[in-house]
Amino acid sequence: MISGNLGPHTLSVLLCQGNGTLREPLTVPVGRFPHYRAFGDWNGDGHLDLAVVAAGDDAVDVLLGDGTGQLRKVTSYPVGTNPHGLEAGDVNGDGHLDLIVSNRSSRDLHVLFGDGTGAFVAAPPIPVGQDIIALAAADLDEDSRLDLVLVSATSHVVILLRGDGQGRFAPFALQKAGE
Ligand SMILES: [Ca+2]
Ligand SMILES: [Ca+2]
Ligand SMILES: [Ca+2]
Repeated sequence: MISGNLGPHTLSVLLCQGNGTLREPLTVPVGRFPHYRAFGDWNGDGHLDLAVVAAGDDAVDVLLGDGTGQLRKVTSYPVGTNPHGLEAGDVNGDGHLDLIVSNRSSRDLHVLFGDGTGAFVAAPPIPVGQDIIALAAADLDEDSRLDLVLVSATSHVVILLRGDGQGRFAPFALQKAGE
């Protein structure tokens, strides 16, 4: 169980013990206003790792887990302004998990390509032109390449972006959502 504490800028990890009770929480410092989270094994060691949007720093913090519930923050990657969504998935098909961040104020996406060691390489931002408040990744057209679903806050549209399997995305549908 992982919770983001907005005040002290830490994450708390609550571990379930064998008898169903919770151990004392472990805390790890992260950037300001930790918000959206994504899980995956970034470095392929079999232990679950974490990425968290530090909304107050316009950054994504990457933490590596050691399998006992301990998390170690290794890097902070700058993204766009007011990041408001985070997903993990392999968008370029190299077998390593990548991170996709949607930025509400700069109206764009950032893709961070994982190299399988826990490090990520940022691609140039992808302009979206909408203030995105929600992001999901799924293969919508069943071509085995991850696509994206974005939700805009003020224009009430759902934007579907088709992934090309190389980490690039192009719009292929815009749907008016309920207001
Ligand atoms: Ca790991
Ligand atoms: Ca990848
Ligand atoms: Ca697809």
